[in-house]
Formats: sequence, C-alpha cells, structure tokens
Amino acid sequence: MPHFVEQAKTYSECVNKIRAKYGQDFKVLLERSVQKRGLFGVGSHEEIELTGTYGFAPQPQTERPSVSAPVDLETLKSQVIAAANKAVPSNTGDPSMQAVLKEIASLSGAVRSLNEKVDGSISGSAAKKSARNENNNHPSMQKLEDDLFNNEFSASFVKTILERARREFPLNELDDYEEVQKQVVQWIGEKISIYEEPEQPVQAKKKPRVVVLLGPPGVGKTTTLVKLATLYGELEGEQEGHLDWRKQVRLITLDRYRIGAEYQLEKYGEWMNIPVSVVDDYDGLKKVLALYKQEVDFILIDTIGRSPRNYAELGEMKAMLDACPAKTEYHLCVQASTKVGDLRDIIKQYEPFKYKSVIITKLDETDKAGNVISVLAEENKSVSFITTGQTVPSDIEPATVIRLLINLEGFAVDRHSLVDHFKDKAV
Ligand SMILES: Nc1nc2c(ncn2[C@@H]2O[C@H](COP(=O)(O)OP(=O)(O)O)[C@@H](O)[C@H]2O)c(=O)[nH]1
Ligand SMILES: [Mg+2]
Repeated sequence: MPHFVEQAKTYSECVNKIRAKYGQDFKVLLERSVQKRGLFGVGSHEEIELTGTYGFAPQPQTERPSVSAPVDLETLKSQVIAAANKAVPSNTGDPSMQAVLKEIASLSGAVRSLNEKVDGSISGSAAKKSARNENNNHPSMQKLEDDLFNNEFSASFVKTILERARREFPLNELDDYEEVQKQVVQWIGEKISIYEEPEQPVQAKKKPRVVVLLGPPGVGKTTTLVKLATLYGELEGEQEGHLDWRKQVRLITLDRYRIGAEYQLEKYGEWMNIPVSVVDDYDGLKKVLALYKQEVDFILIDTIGRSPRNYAELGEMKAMLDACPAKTEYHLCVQASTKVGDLRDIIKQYEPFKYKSVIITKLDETDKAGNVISVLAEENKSVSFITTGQTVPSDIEPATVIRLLINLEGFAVDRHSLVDHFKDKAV
C-alpha cells in the first residue's frame, strides 16, 4: 500500500494537503511534531507531520477494528518486573503481584490499541461518512478543530470531540461559535477525572497514610512532597522559631541515587521541623515504616531516579517500595508541558507501581493543558494536585475540573455554568 508523509503548520492544514494530493481514501498512522528551522536558524517553528497510507477500498462501517496487544508495553513491563525480582529475591515468586501486573498490562494494551485505532483517525470510510454530514464543513467546525489543536489536545481526543459536535450540533447552532465553545468546554470537563482522597478512618490506633511520589527526574517531586507535607501537616503556629504542626508528618527519601543537590529534602525537613529519614533498601524502609506505624498521621516518600527508561533502576525502586503497606497511595508527577507522545510513554513506564493518580507539575510554565487532559482521559487516570510555581509551600492546589478548564487558550469559559454543571468536581 502506498505511503505518504506530509507536514504543515496545523493538523487540519496537513489533512487538507493530504486530501488534495491523495484523495479521500487515506489513513493517518502516525502523528508527530517536527521542528522546522528557518533560514540561518531564524524563525524556527514547530510543524505537524502526518504519516499514513492511501488508496485502499473503504471498509464497511460495521466492521470492528481488531485489537491486538502491542508488544512494546508487554516487553517494558516484563523488564521492570524482571528487574524488581532480581533486586529482591524474596519477591520472585509473588504470583499475586505478577497476576495484577499482567492484568494491567493487558488492559492498558487493549486501551492503547483502541486509542491507536482512534488516533489512526480519518480513515477512508470515516472521511466519506463525515463528508455526508453537511455540518462538517461549517466554519465553526474548522475553528473548533484549530482551537483544540492549539491547546495541544491529542489527535484522538480532537477527533472524539469533533465527532460529538457533528452529531449534536444542528447547523443553526453551529452559527453561534461562542455557544459551541461553551458546550465543548463542558464535554472536555466531563473527561477529566479528579482523584478522591481516601477518608482517614476514625480508629483507636493511628494508621498513617503513606504517600509515594514517582516520576522522571526534574519534574518537581521533592518540591511537591514538601508542599504536600505542609498541606497535610496543618500548621498550628510557631514556637521559639520552630513550626508546630497539628498532624504528625514524616518524610522518607530513598537514598539510592542521591547526588549533592538531592540533600534538598533534609534541608527542607530541618526548616519545617519535620523529621526526614534516609533509607537505602527494602529492609531499611520496612524498619522506618514500622517505627512510625502507630505514632504518625502521614508518611510521605520521595523517590529519585535518573530516567524512566532505566528499567533496572525502576525495578530496584519497585522492589524497595514493596516494603510499603498495601494501601500506600502512589502519585505520578508529570510536567504540564510534556508532549503527548512522551506523556503516554511515562504513564506506561510507571504502570507497574499501580499509581492511583497523577500530579500535574509546573502548570505555571505553560498555557496549554490539552496534552495532559487528553492523555489522562485516554489512560483513565485521575488528577490529584496541580503545582503552579517554585514557592514552597504555597504553589500547590488540589486539582479541580475548573482549574484545568480555565487554562484553555482561546475558549470562552463561563465559570458560573461550569460550577453549576460540575458541582463537587469543581470545588
Ligand atoms: N515553575 C515551576 N517550577 C517548579 C515547580 N515545582 C518544582 N519546580 C522546580 O523544578 C526544579 C526541580 O524540582 P525538584 O523538586 O528537585 O524535582 P525532582 O527531581 O522531581 O525531585 C526545581 O528548580 C524546582 O524549584 C512548579 O510547580 N513550577
Ligand atoms: Mg528530587
């Protein structure tokens, strides 16, 4: 089957180019952004590149896409599991962990191939079908597509929203673009899932909540952990120069890969009057956790790593963290400005840790959150916190749907109607 590779400034421009050159029967297989250099390096800019095939007979609409498990995810998971088992021999035969990981792998595999099908978008038959819809060519549809891509939403996310718009907006409603936008903002909000913090059960003996922060280096884990410690600690006041906390919080850092600058957490601990423990291995972590078991409210664990692609290191870390109690809450930190493709990779690389939620860091550094919203929706992940600056402890807030929506660039956002629509998800 013949292939094409086309580049343009926007996704829709690129699709129009493909349509003009190769006709309606084409299928986009790969989307990536490429950096175009201007003359003498001046005016360099990003473009969308679409690769795909064309000139095939349209598939009947009823035909279902076949879902085959992608190989790379399986390989990746087994690398992490193998490394984890190697690091702690006593864990090698934990069949329940293996079963859970296997299940996660197959589920995310299925979700991923479905996403890839959707991302393959604009197949010949879909293009024909949309051509039949007269509202397809309405200028509002074009504008909506551009606005969504400008906010860095993924191709599959944009496609889903456009299809819904085609289905639900009659021609006369499309004339009022502001109304269209308001409605679309709600649809986007419906795709955002907010993490629900577990209730602290009232019990005679204290049982600490254990929270672990994961993520690639430099995303802001340590800074976020300190911000969380102050949120959870509930400041009582200051006495003789020491901060006083209503709740007992302890910080733990995994020492394995520390380099000079990483003594950061200990310095923060000293400043905040919150004890910090440094542990080296599974047994060390187990001991510290046992020590704190009945006397504290929160234990926050910082992790350190060189790269999420270093599977042996991820495996070792996983083996060490297996010392944590079953109810430990793992949060994955991702930087708001990360590109869609990289986000998908990171989300999958940390899957073996069974993290419950994602913390979006450095939202202050970008105006666009479509990338994060799309990938989290695709991968069924919820957001717990958003961090918005380097200042400790103030630059953190619990994630809300509205907080992410008001960041959308070029969209008319009606705050009141959103608060009304999302109620508790919004506060
Ligand atoms: N602009 C911005 N910078 C942040 C934020 N959170 C952390 N940083 C900065 O990012 C850098 C790396 O943070 P750090 O917590 O050491 O990252 P880690 O390697 O993941 O632990 C530091 O310079 C932080 O001050 C944030 O929300 N916004
Ligand atoms: Mg750190």
